[in-house]
Amino acid sequence: MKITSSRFEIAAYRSQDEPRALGPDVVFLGRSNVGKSSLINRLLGVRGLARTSSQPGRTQSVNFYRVNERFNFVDLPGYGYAKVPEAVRRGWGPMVEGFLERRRERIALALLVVDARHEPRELDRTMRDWLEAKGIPHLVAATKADKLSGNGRARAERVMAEGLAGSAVGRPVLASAQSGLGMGAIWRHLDRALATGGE
Ligand SMILES: Nc1nc2c(ncn2[C@@H]2O[C@H](COP(=O)(O)OP(=O)(O)O)[C@@H](O)[C@H]2O)c(=O)[nH]1
Ligand SMILES: [Mg+2]
Repeated sequence: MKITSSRFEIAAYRSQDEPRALGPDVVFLGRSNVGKSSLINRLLGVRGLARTSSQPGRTQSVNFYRVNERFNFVDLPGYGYAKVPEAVRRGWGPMVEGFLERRRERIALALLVVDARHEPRELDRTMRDWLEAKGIPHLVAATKADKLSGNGRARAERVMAEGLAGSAVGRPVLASAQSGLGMGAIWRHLDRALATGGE
């Protein structure tokens, strides 16, 4: 797909703040600091559009980006960061699950973003289970693959396929926001999902 425009729309802290713009959502889910925002920037080819940070656990908002005035990229708050305040952590589950529940019908594809260097965690599997339970199409993107050797990448592909197997729309894609690895493969899935899925 050719990206003709992409812009930050809103950081929603409550469901009432979510934009009313029509069109399908592509949602990005994953642990804090795993590279969700960097992946969004790389996929859209705009440096600095989504704020990235080396300090995890900062964003507890749902950030909307409008792409080609037709669909939305949605950066969901990350999970699994131990140092976030308890109150924030308790709010995360209902916030994200509520979002997935509310917009289930219009989600064309959920990208479950994991770190290619690590085995999938319990929370990653929980997310995969939520997506499956709600019937939301999803794909695993194992990012930061630039930090692995060729052998490490081959191994990571196997580990992800085994650890997060399920009803994903395709095999886990090894990706890197730094090198651009995997962007073509992810876009192929997005093109297909956006042509058929969502509203
Ligand atoms: N080497 C490398 N670093 C990355 C990659 N993606 C993200 N990072 C770094 O990981 C940190 C967290 O990235 P960010 O996109 O903010 O993660 P988020 O919390 O999931 O949105 C930042 O310091 C990024 O520069 C990648 O593909 N390769
Ligand atoms: Mg982020």
